[in-house]
Amino acid sequence: MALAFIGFGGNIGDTRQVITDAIVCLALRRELQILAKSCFYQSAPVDAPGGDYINAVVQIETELSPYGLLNVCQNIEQAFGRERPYENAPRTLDLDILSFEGVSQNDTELTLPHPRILERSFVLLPLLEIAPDFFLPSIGKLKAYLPQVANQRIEKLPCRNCNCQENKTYSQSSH
Ligand code: PH2
Ligand code: MG
Ligand code: MG
Repeated sequence: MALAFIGFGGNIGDTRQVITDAIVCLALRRELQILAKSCFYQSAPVDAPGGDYINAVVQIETELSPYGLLNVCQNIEQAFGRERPYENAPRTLDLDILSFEGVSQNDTELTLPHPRILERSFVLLPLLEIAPDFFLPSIGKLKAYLPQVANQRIEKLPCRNCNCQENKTYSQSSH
């Protein structure tokens, strides 16, 4: 079993609902379990056009390979109407594998860990919310990189029935 983190984002339509539903789709897959889910964050687009994004991060445990998980993520993006007219175009739903156990690879289709984790508050904040001591061997503690993204506008959204204090079990009714 491998531990992995997946980032969710979108800025077209009711993204909060879309991410909630997409996480349910993920949770229904037999090949993985969701261990923790961050709150939602509203963030200014980084290096991208369009309106504010909603972002969140989940931690999973899976028997899939990195490419197996990528396939699951891309299928969920498709199911929620993802289109790719140009790079970083506004989108209904984006799922990015942020890290996959100790895997380090530089393939064109899948770079692990995700190459831009450290540059993005919309990844660092939700990730550190569910894994405060998250550590990457080549990089060290992610917490140390927060000051470098302090200029990026981001706000944690209030959530109902939130289980963000309780990162062992996942409840579909939260958020
Ligand atoms: N995703 C991008 C580019 N810029 N900005 C925010 N705030 N949130 C995102 O998810 C995001 C972005 C490319 O995937
Ligand atoms: Mg992305
Ligand atoms: Mg992506």
